Amino acid sequence: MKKSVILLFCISSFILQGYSQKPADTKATKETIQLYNKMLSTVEKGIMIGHQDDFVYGHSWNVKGISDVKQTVGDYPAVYGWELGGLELGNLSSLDAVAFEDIRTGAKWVNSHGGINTISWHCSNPLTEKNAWDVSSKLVVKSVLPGGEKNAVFAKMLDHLADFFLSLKDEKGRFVPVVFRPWHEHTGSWFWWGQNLCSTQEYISLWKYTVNHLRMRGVHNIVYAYSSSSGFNNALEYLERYPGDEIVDLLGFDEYQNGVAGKENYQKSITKEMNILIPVSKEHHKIAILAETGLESLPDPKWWTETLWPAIKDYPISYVLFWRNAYDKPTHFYVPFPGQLSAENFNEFEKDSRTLFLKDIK
Ligand code: BMA
Repeated sequence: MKKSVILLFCISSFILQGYSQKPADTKATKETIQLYNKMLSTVEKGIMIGHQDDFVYGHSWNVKGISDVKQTVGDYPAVYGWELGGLELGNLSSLDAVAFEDIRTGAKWVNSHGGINTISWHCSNPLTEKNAWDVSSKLVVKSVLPGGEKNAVFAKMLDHLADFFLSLKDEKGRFVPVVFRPWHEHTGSWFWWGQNLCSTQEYISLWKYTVNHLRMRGVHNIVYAYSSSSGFNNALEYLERYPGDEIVDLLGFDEYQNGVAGKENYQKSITKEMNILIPVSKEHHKIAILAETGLESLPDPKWWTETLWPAIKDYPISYVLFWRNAYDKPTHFYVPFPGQLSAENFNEFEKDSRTLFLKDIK
């Protein structure tokens, strides 16, 4: 009797918590709310596994339709990362040479197969006209905000983005909902929007201006993700430049392992940061994620079950995204391909009932 009362309490508080949590955008489309609820509810089953640019290219191949994940474990990832860098300039392909048309088609395929799309944006520098990594000026963020000399240029960039989001429609004409993760790794200083490149107020204004512009253009098919770099020590540091609950839906961070020797640091750092992230996300009623991670070249044959999984498995995060497998840089890959040193172990990882691939979330 007692046990069943407790169980009932747990289930109902989960349901209540679940249903009281909604996307920040009060005009979010029905499909966006469904995507949000899916990301919330799958936490009970396990952690969704994601891969950047999964089926548009991979390790040593560059034809559409293959997937290193599928080739290795027989199933596709549950989550797909896409990159929009270059779209703001009116280019036809991303900075990683993927045609935006293929990203559009890919995102629709993912959506119709029950997967989740998450979009990053290495936006080029509007002031210097160089790339996102150009940190030669501390005036870039200021220059794109209202009153700044590049405000009109930046507004046009956002229009390109709005056009893209509004062009994501399924076969019934409904907007395809996506996660959008702009202005990421901002606690580091390697992008023009980074910690030492702008003030807290400027960074927050950059977020607000971006989201308001997209909403003004009628974009309501987005769930927004805030992801800092690794290395924060407490909630205050993590939230120092948080743009606010009325904007953000997902909270996460990006964290990479540095070579085989970096195992201990990686695990310790993930533990420390998850112990900060999870209470913060509960307090703010947001969904926690590991926004980007990986060990480049996977030189550790048991990395999946002995490093990554023990570090994250006990935390209620919705998904983890592994970075891209470049076709033109043989050592730049983050998931195995058949024959790769950690491929067998990746299969073992996939068999764990709590690692969720595409078939697991249908
Ligand atoms: C980096 C690398 C680059 C890539 C960029 C944007 O981490 O993978 O090769 O251009 O992300 O996707």
